[in-house]
Amino acid sequence: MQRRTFLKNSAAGTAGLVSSSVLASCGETDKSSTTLPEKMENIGPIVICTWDFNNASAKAWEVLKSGGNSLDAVEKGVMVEEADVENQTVGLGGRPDRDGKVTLDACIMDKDGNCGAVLCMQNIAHPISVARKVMEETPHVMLAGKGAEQFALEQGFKKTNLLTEKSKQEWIEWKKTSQYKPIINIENHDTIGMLAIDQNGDLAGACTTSGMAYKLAGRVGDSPIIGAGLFVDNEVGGATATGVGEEVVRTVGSFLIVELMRQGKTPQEACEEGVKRIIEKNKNKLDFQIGFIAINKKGETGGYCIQPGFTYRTYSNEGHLNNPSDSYITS
Ligand code: SD4
Repeated sequence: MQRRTFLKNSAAGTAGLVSSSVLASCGETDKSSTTLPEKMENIGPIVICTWDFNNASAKAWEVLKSGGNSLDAVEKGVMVEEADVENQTVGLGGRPDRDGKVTLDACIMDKDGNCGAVLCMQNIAHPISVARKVMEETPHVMLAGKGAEQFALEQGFKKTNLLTEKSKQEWIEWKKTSQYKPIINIENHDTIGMLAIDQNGDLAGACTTSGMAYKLAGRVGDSPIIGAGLFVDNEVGGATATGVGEEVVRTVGSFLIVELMRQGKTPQEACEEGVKRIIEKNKNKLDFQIGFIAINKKGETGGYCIQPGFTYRTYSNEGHLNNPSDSYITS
């Protein structure tokens, strides 16, 4: 009901209705004119993202509320974290690999199943926007390494040093022992995966990260892999992941969750099953974190993780919430 009131009152809602009636008065048939209001009534715009990314979800909501589409919303939303030097798991200020190089992974997917990704790309602050360019301007889905950087520069992106003094000093300190033992929920935490439904009921998703801190040079995780770190099917819903990417890739986690929703599971049940598949493969060493979030076409959301401590944001007309996720391990 609240969403319905919002849509009736918002400029976005009005714009959708006006365009239908304008088309009708022109004698044109608009396929959406009969279905759109009902869809809008049932769903309404909504955004969900991993972790407590208040500013990023607020940015995406701003785009949705003003009538923008879900693809613009997720791109603009995650860009907030890419630009935030305090977030050392995404974009500018991200922690480097073992050789001191910041390498970024990102992917984006739209309502039509189009997708784009960049893998292990250096020197460009907004990998999500480069991923979108890959999707929109090339016949490819993924560009990696130097090729991705070259493409970004050709598209007008600026070369930027991504290694901040803080991340550099931490890396220098890390090199003293060079032990690769990520601390759960602290190191390698804060990758942003975001899913949105716009006023037309259409879904899109984005995921962006600097990956696991102090990884081997060339390592790529789940975040830029369509089906692993992110998957969207406009008929069903979307899912995205955070945590140790290798485990998410092994189970093609986000695709699995969307397929489980297609078979009738709620987003919550699907996320729980996604985590369960990973647990089954790692019974003797559950010393890592994975968190999944999901949304279905009804705008229902869910989240689940292995270790306590994961939260996810939802922003809709029903409020701006930081939701603590249930976890497989409870203490
Ligand atoms: C990766 N999944 O590269 C990412 C890391 C992550 O919060 O999610 N950090 O494996």
